[in-house]
Amino acid sequence: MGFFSPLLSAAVVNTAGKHMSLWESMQPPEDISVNGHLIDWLFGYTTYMNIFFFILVCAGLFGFSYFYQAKKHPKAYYTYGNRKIHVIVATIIGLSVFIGIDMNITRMSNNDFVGVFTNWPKEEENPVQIQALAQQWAWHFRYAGKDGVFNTEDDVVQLNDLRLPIDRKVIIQVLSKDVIHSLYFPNARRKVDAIPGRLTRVWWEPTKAGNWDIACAEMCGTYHYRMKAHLTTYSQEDYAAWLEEAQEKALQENDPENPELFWGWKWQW
Ligand SMILES: [Cu+2]
Repeated sequence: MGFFSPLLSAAVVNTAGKHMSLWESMQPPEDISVNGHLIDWLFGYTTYMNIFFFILVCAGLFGFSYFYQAKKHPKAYYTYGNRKIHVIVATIIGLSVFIGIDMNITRMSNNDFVGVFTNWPKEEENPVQIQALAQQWAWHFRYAGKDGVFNTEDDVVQLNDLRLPIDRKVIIQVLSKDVIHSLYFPNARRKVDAIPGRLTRVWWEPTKAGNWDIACAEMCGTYHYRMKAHLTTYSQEDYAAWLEEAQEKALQENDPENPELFWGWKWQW
């Protein structure tokens, strides 16, 4: 969300080897989700309301300083701000900030949380189901294989590599092996803590195919900064093709009869 001086946008910053203007670097990552705009709206609303009240306060501060300067009012006049009009004005400003910003943000975010983000996809909706395991410092993603049952031989297990179809809900159950991590999809504005011994979950729906980042959003140790995974979003057909192939590969890799796996030899002394 960039709201600040476009004048500065000529300055060039280098982010991950990609040249972008300061203005561009201040924008949020591309939203590729059905509900990400709800979060963006909250950020925008908070920022614009704060800018509005900031300008109002500055106008008062500088305006009154000008109108009541020593040249115009050489004799100091003391007031304690306890006249009725003072109390009324202070109360109105205070309440309008509290109700207009704080209570409004609380209301909107609560509506989003209850109505959308915790409105979990039902089994009938056939969401993509993923189990995610966090550990210092990697993400494991597990898909049930053809049998549709988790934790069996035909599961597809991915390291730092999550693939999802677009236009279909995904629900991810999350667990941690060691410390608290946080599964973060910047492009979906979604994030959930990974906690040892406690299942958490998050759902969202991708809308655009491409390559995106997954990050850990909870300081989890020395290499927290590089606890990064890749998200690939596919069209439904491409996803089906990928899954089919991955499932077959998983079966082969877990098959004790598969001679391809046992390419080793007897140790030669
Ligand atoms: Cu982490």
